[in-house]
Amino acid sequence: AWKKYQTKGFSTKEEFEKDVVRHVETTLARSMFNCDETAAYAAASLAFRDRLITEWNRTQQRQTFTDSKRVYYLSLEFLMGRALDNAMLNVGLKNVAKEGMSELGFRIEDIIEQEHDAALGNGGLGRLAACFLDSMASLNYPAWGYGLRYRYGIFKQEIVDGYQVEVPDYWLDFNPWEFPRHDITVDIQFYGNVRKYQDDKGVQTAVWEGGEIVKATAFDVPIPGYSTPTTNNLRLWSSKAASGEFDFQKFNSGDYESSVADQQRAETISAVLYPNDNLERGKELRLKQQYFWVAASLYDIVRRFKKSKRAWREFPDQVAIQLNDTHPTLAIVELQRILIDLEGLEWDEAWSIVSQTFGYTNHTVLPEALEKWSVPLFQNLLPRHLQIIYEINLFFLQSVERKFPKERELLARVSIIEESQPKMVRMAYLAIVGSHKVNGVAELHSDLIKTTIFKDFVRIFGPDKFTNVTNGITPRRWLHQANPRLSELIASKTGGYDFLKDLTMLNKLEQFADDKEFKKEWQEIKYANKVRLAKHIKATTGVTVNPSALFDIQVKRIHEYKRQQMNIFGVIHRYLTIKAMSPEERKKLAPRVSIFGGKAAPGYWMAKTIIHLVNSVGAVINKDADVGDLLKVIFLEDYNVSKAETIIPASDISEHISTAGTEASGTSNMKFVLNGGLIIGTCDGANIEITREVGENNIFLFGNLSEDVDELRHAHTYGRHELDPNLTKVFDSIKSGTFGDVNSFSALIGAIEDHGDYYLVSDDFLSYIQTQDLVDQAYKNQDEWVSKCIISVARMGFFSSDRCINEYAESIWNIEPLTPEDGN
Ligand code: 26Q
Repeated sequence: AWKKYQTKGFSTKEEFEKDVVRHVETTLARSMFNCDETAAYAAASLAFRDRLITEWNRTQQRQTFTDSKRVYYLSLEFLMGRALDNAMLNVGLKNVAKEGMSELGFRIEDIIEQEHDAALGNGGLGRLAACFLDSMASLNYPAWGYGLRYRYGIFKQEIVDGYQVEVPDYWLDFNPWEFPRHDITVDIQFYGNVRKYQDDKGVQTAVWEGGEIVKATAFDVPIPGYSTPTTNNLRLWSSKAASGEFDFQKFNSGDYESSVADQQRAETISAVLYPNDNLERGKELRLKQQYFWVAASLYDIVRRFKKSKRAWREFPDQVAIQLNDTHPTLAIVELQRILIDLEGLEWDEAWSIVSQTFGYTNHTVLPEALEKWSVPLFQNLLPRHLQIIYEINLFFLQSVERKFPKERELLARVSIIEESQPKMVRMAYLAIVGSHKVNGVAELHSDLIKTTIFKDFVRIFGPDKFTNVTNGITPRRWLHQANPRLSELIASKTGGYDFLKDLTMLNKLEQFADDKEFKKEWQEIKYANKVRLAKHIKATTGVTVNPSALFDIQVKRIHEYKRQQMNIFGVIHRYLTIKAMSPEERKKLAPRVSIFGGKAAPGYWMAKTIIHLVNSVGAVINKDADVGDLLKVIFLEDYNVSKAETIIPASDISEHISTAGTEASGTSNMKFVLNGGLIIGTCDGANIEITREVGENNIFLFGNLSEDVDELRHAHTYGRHELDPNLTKVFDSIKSGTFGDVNSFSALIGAIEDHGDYYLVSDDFLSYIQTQDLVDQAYKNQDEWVSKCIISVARMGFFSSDRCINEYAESIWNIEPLTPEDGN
């Protein structure tokens, strides 16, 4: 219906071709005779970009004219991946483009491959933000994303001699998807001092002065919804020096070298994404990034609000701001500062506006990931903000004392300032105090935060402030785009592509779980996806894998809590078992390909050791003639969003095996099941809800439960710690040098043997390998296996990020969708 509002842009292949040729010849200033794939990608992207701009402008006008409430999603990470394929599918013109490109002599797949991933994120948190943008646009919510325009995204991973090597990811050489807004700039202040004075009426005012100024420039990225009239905006800020401003006064005029150095220092702020996932390191530049981005975004939001000429108390009726973890928590302090120091509001009125505006999403319970900043560092970089934090804390602690008069330890426990040496600002506590809702990202995780790290705050604010919104994924990218043949098959049985907008419609598939013809097509698609991955494996590693083997995949950031070490120990156990078998026994085995992928944070030595072990084990097993096709071990280099789109549809079983209680949700678990793979996993994060939806018979669960973890850890430290004998054999084989230099892996073994096995690898090992045996058994019965896969997909509707965004909109943001029918 909304199509009737569309006026501009191509809709036939002829019109598309004309646009492409025009862009090649004029925008790119090349001739069609030497148009290579790079130029064809550029021109096709520009053609689609033109189409997006019209809808984008119209969406923004609509949102402004109707003066509707907007949500602003603040995230330091947006792991967008490629944009062209997504734009083609969302505007519904991929087939037009495919035919057009073909007439111009190109295969659309090759053109899509030309695009460099926009990899402005580490892992789950960043990709979640990208899925949310897709859902918000696809559901017509008035929503903006705000982030940083890093010059370098997450590093490119190369594997050299089995070790990870990091290569910078310079991705901005040619990026048709961003629009520089040189007219939209904000001056951002750092350092300096606060001067307090009283005016004639005795009112205290604080002035933050001196220090240095850095300029923020906006770059806008259009976010098209799937088959909607909405194209939302992602605004990314880029830093540069504020030339000619007072920051140059401290240099002698004409001191060219130091002004260049100054320029570079300013540009450093948005230069590089910090490559740590779930680890906090307290670096000043990171805090600078946070304030730079938060201050620019709030200036923008406040400016937009002020144009409406409404009273300040209406701010929370017009604006919802969601904090993607604690990284943007300074936004709370910055808005309070704007309201009291610049707009002259009373503290209480300002604070009521602030705390009604923000919502905070927690993504971790790992203590090493909880953000803390040293007070001296804060004092130096953001002196006025530190004062405001102290005031917020004072008023908060006073209210706690009134409510719980005799509990002195409680005050120390919940104070936003940790009384350590040096003192630290606890960002999660600040985020809780300054928000009206706090949510976890899966049921277990939301329960855990209420009973562990934020327990005291539940007593103070009451349970209603804390809620759960289970994560989701966008079916457009993670089914339709990644697995077009499966999407087509589903469409043929559910009555078209409506399931991409209402994923619960997948339940119509359940009636085909025993349909012979359907199952055959289903299997063929899976096989074709595996052939495609096998080709990629051959091309990138040189190893030949059999597409009929069971593909067992674990792809995610490398982290001890995610337990890739347990997976590779399990692989070694399998290898030792095969070696001990007779040829007859070997014939009964199901062939398996164990596939790993993922980046280690550059400073995370243990994670890098895990990568090294996987590669060393692969090098031995893959050339062992006794083993042959029965077992292959692959490490896929440089796992990223676009590689995920080929890897995930090719899995038979995928591993989600974190120590219970450590993985907040996980989202790749959802992607794998949605693509017709089963999973082996622990009772952790969203695995639990996946089990609830698909049924216990369709998932391989194993291991200790989260409520047992504390006790087991305690027993390791204070009791005898006897290792699982299967694991001991694995360690013996590593120690005997089977996989190369023994010393290389001693830390990995030592963590389990000598240092308390914090992640309970040994405790879960038997249960893990037994469950893997069950997987082998189940896979042998292909008929039943395929039925399990179909039933699982049919029951995955809940995990759409559309469901998730609707929950946020209703219970946290209080916003409504907006379409042309609602206004203009
Ligand atoms: C913090 C301070 C300084 C530098 C870096 C960081 C930092 C960066 C990234 C801390 C954490 C992250 C990323 C966390 C993350 O990806 N968490 C994952 O979020 C997913 C979406 O909710 C969940 O599914 C995963 O379970 C969770 O691990």
